[in-house]
Amino acid sequence: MYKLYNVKTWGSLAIHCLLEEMEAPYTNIWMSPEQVREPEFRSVSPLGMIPALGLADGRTLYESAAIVAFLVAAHPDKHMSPALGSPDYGEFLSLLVFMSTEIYGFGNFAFSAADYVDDAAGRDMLKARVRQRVDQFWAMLEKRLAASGPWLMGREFSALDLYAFMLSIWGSPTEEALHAKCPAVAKLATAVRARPKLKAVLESHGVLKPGGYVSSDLA
Ligand SMILES: N[C@@H](CCC(=O)N[C@@H](CS)C(=O)NCC(=O)O)C(=O)O
Repeated sequence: MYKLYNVKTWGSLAIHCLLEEMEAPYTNIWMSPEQVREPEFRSVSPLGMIPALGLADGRTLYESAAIVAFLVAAHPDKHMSPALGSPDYGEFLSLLVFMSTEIYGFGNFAFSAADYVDDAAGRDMLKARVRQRVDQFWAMLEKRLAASGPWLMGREFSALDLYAFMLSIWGSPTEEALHAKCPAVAKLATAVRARPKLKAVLESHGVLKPGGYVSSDLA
């Protein structure tokens, strides 16, 4: 039985969706942002970040891409990735790590610009530059989806689509603005929202419809 440390609309959303799609047994632990920021949470997640996934043996995994790569490998019968070790799986990992480091990780600089730049004008510039770059990363995904979608691995739905969906709800300045720029991404988001196994989980995060995510920008 897994333990999912979960905050509504945060980075645990993709893992929550993946556990539901795989029908994997898990205990859901809703947390508030304040609880995540308590020093005690660092004994669960060393960087004090969500997502974190508790394992049956008491260990905890962190880093969203690692958790996705672990879950699809631990439950290959659920077919949430290409066959492990195949060239397609290699491509799956490239896309997963690209999304987690560049769109998510790099995009976090705009979210927490105040940690890096003291003056307001400098912060605005940092946020604008980061968002420009993240837009280029979205354009890469859009191109791929338009050429060989509807899913990131082509005709096969996979955990990557849940991950991309999560990132898309954080679209800047809004999810709708991202959809307007990237119609194939919008199509993917609509198709994820239509998946029967995800209705309840998306409702629980308040994102069954576009626009449910409200940024609590720290910058
Ligand atoms: N590299 C990490 C990034 C995780 C991350 O940035 N999580 C955010 C929420 S989406 C967080 O927990 N922030 C802590 C805070 O805001 O105090 C991953 O991919 O899991």
